[in-house]
Amino acid sequence: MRKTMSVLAASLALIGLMSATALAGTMVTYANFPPAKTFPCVQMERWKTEVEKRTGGKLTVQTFPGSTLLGAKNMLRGVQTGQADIGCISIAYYPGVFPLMSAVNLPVAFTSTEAASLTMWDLFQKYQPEEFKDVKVLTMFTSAPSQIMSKEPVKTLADLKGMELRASGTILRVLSGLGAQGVGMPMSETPEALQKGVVKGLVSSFDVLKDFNFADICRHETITNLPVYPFAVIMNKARWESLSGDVKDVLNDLGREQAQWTGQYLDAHINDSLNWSREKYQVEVYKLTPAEHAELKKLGQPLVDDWKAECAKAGIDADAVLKDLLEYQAKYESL
Ligand code: DTR
Repeated sequence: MRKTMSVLAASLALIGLMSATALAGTMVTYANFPPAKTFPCVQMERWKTEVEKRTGGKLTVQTFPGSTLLGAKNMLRGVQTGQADIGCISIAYYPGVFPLMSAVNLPVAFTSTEAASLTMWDLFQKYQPEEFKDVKVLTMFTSAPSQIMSKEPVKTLADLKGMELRASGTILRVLSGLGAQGVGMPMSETPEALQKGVVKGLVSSFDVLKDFNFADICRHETITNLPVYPFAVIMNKARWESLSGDVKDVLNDLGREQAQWTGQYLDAHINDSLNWSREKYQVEVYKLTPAEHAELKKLGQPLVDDWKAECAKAGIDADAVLKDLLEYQAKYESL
């Protein structure tokens, strides 16, 4: 009798659990590598809110900022193997893995993050590149143009000689052309490297002055307008396939809108971050001369050639991709 009772109790508990799950809908995990305050995580929370609202709670999202589920470098593999259902990857942290979409990291002088993010999204939609065939892409966006933030002033390019600066992707090459010592690492490892003095500054967009409080350590900022960094939000393919049609529609409809939202958020946040840094830490901002900008541009050319060679190996028509990229850029930057 007692046994029957406990089987009954267990069955009831199970039924209860199952209906609670049905009511709560499906839950997916979403991993991100930088801290919660930074823009890749701000956009993650916005996406979660929109998805839960638009699916009426059929899909709920549990977010993991700050490398609490997956870090910058195991993000791709972690999503492919299902350690997380969704993850945010920085394409520049995976050299050679995403040849087509790396085009967005070329020195084409984007001035707006919104334009860069929409350009990236359109490029992805047009080419549907093979390099993403193992995952479902939910949205894409970019960082803002990259600038130098350093402990010592970089008033002219000559000041860069021998300076250790954290960067990643194509920017490392530009730095070595300028005689600086580029040190490659993900953003999530940068606070420690700056603290320990392993690097004397970094090259990234100005959002990090406020979001990582780098303005405190790096009181000198130089406008270089180096490339933006492309990001992709990817989902485990099998997990995606398991979602119902109406939920998939909501996520698909959100892809471009989320790219634009993130671009707009970051464009506004860059100004906010710079003003905050000026007020709180009296940071100095330096502008380079037109001749120096021309030199930066010249140093960027071999990157384009290298990228074309990489594309050729992967069977990608780099000229066509670059032509489209420049066309989308011109369209979105003029809006
Ligand atoms: N500049 C890129 C991307 C980037 C810009 N801001 C943040 C904040 C958090 C993570 C990445 C980024 C980079 O340095 O990785």
